[in-house]
Amino acid sequence: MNIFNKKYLLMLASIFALSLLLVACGGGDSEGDSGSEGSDEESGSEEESGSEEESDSGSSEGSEEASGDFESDQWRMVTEELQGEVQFVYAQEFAKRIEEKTDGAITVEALEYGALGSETDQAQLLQQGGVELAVMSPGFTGGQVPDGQIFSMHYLFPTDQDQIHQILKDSEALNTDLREKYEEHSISPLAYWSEGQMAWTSNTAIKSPSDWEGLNVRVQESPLMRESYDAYGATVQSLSWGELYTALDRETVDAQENPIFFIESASFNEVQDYMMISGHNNYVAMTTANTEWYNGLDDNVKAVVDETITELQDWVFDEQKKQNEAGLQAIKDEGSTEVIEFDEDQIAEFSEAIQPVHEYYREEVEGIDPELFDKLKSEIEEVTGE
Ligand code: 6CS
Repeated sequence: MNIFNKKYLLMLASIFALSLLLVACGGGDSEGDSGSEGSDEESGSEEESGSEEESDSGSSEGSEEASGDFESDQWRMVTEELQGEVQFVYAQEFAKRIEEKTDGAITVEALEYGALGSETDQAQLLQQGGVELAVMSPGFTGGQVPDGQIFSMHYLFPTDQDQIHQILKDSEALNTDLREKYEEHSISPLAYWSEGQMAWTSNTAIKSPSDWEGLNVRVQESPLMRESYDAYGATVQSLSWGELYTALDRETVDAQENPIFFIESASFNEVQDYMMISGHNNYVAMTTANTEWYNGLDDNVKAVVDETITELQDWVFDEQKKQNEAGLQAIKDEGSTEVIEFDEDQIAEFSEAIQPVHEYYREEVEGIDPELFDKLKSEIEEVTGE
């Protein structure tokens, strides 16, 4: 039995605890408690709305003491991954740097997947101000922020990781236009970054689009994911990743997509015979803050947050690369999963099959901004030179 299954049991217990927490949070009152335990006053959002004079920048109790230029405070950053995985080590590094830069006045607790529920629970908590910060995958809020579905489009971004890194850092369509769309839902994406190229895993070899016919693939919540797999003839099922190992093992789901480090870390390769390095997409994560909390931060605190986030973009690029290389080697060494790497012709065939979905997204998907899509496409073309 892999460690993940033990973690899964813990996660179920945590989801139950989270339901109680969400109820305590006031069921959707985003102006309320923005922070850690015992915080029923001094939220950033109250400060923003002017309902609480001289509120501190954050959320937790006992923030009167100052250390250097910074008021003492405690934040939480929730992630969708377990200890040692990219999102979690990112949160740990963020915490370390914030603590150093504020001479220990501000501490950040990094929380792993399951500590506060599933990915959608976590997104909801951030929106309500129940946590200050979250590493979030856009795939879990595609229903609320339709433009965020741009990240689930196959064969839109290049396969070259350096180019993706540059696009995610510099794109105005993402860092300004898309950020505004998320902020309407109290989510401020402070940075977008890649966790690496995604691969497909399945118990049948997928070498051309028609090989998908009749397969049921696990996806996140984004409705566009359904359209994408539909174009290949597959059906989809939305699940939290915590349920995925069992679903693959019992064959209630046939296939899934994830970055390679995660496939190995969650042991999906144990229950899948093939892994296709397909170039169909990279896995984008967002560092997010509750918008009202972030806007209410003192200028010096906000500057430290922004600086740290910028530094971590290069840091996490190296971290994901290291973890993905190690994950690929481990899957190859383990030997039970055949690795199939697509050549240029296969990529061209899949890319052609998915073009109608790109058009469908631009023309038909309700609530999306076609100009944002066009802008991102031309920014991508500028970087790739194609
Ligand atoms: O497949 C998922 O849902 C999970 N995959 C990754 C790489 N991170 C967290 C996410 O929830």
